[in-house]
Amino acid sequence: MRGVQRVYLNRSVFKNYGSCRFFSGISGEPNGPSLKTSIPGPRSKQLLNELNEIQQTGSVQLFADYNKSLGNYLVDVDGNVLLDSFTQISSVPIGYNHPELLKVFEDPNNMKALVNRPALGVFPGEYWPSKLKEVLLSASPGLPQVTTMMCGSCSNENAYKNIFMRYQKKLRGGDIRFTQEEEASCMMNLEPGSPKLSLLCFHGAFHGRTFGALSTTHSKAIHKIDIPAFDWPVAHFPKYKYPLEQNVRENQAEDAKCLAEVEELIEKYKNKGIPVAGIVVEPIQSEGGDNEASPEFFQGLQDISKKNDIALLIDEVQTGCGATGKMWCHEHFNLKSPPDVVTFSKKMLIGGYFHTAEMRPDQPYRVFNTWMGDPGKIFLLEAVLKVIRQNDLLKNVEKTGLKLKNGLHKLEEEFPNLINSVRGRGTFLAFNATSSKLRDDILGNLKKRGIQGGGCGNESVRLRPALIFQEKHADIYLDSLREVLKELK
Ligand code: PSZ
Repeated sequence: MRGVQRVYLNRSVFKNYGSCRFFSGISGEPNGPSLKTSIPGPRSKQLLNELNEIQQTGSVQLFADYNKSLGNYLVDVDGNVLLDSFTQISSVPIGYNHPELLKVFEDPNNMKALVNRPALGVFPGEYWPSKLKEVLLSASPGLPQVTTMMCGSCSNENAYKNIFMRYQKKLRGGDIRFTQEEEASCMMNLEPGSPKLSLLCFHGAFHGRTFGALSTTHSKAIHKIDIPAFDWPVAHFPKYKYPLEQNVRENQAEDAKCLAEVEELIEKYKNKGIPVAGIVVEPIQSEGGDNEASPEFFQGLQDISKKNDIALLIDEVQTGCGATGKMWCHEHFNLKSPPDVVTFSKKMLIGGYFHTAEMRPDQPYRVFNTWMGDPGKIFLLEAVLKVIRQNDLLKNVEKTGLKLKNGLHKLEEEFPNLINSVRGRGTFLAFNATSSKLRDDILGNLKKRGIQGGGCGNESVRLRPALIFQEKHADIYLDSLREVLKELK
């Protein structure tokens, strides 16, 4: 294992390229958005009625035509062509119907891995160890181990278990045996087998909707109401004043206040008999409103976790896979060492987490489920990472992101009564409207101009384009937003 650790500990793969040819776009992509009907159009409405007979459909915006969608453009069943700045809640890495992705299952071996979906924890295919190493670990942020899972929630949920197991093993002085009392009591959900432990998380956080993950989610009440939850500590995530350059001192004080609260809560929960086994945090709080925090804040969190000998989990489910201009957003933070756990899903296509060797359970079946991911997704991810490297898409993100952010800054100067607080990294950007209603109107009117956007928090608009979003797409987005803001002035 040490060998594996050494081989993959350097974060070279996404840093040392740069000689690749610059990305020139997706051939055949539409030149711009075009609308035939209002959205949802008649065919979408018909399908919505049909679906509504059997499901709650309040969240459905439109039905898409995934045959016709291409690159940065999402085409709906009424023939409307939308420039997609939201990408299935930040989950389409290199656009729709990318030719390299369509090719993946032309390979009969890949097709058979898709058709014969294994229970990966028991009967993995011959290809599995090399795919994990060559695909997933090649993108690891310096962590030597990887566990695959089905989705973001399920990745966090299982990573939390690794954190608790590590904590208990430490209490046992490294002994990997359990007592009879532990074995009997856990079967009744009682101590000491089911210990009282906690994870520290943040107000505004989103880590998923499964039970453990939901206890660490604090973005909106509607996600949590009626569901039993753990008594776990919740600290305040920094809330910065914008523009950042003009509020350096206030924002530093905000970091210090939030870090002090983290330390107080760790102490408080220790005294309460529910000690904190780990800290769980997003590098940019996404669903909660695109709240960002400084590298110093995250360095401080890592120092606190090391000081208390607890784990630091960075949830990169939404921020991971390049959208901030680095493969992993926390690479912007200059941490002294990699976090103990980094979870991923969305643009990575397969869910899972990278972790230290220390986080690895000693016994089998402690972190396990039937599928444990899906090999089909790792074949797609292999193609995605190849395209990112060959087309230098992180550079593309940086370039497009700069154009978008500068454009948004200009718009907040032009329309200070409507929007403010432009923020983010790469193309992972957001701004605030001055009210929730205005935010919703901005998104609604953007859609009338053929831009699929997304909101987050109470009054934020977020940008989550694919990594292939270019300056020409940024121009369309910014021009449309300017027109919308003029209409709403
Ligand atoms: O409403 C929802 O359930 C949504 S909307 C966007 C998400 C969930 N994001 C998922 C997410 C995330 O952004 C972070 C930072 N961590 C975990 C998750 C959960 O991922 P999934 O949805 O795959 O379970």
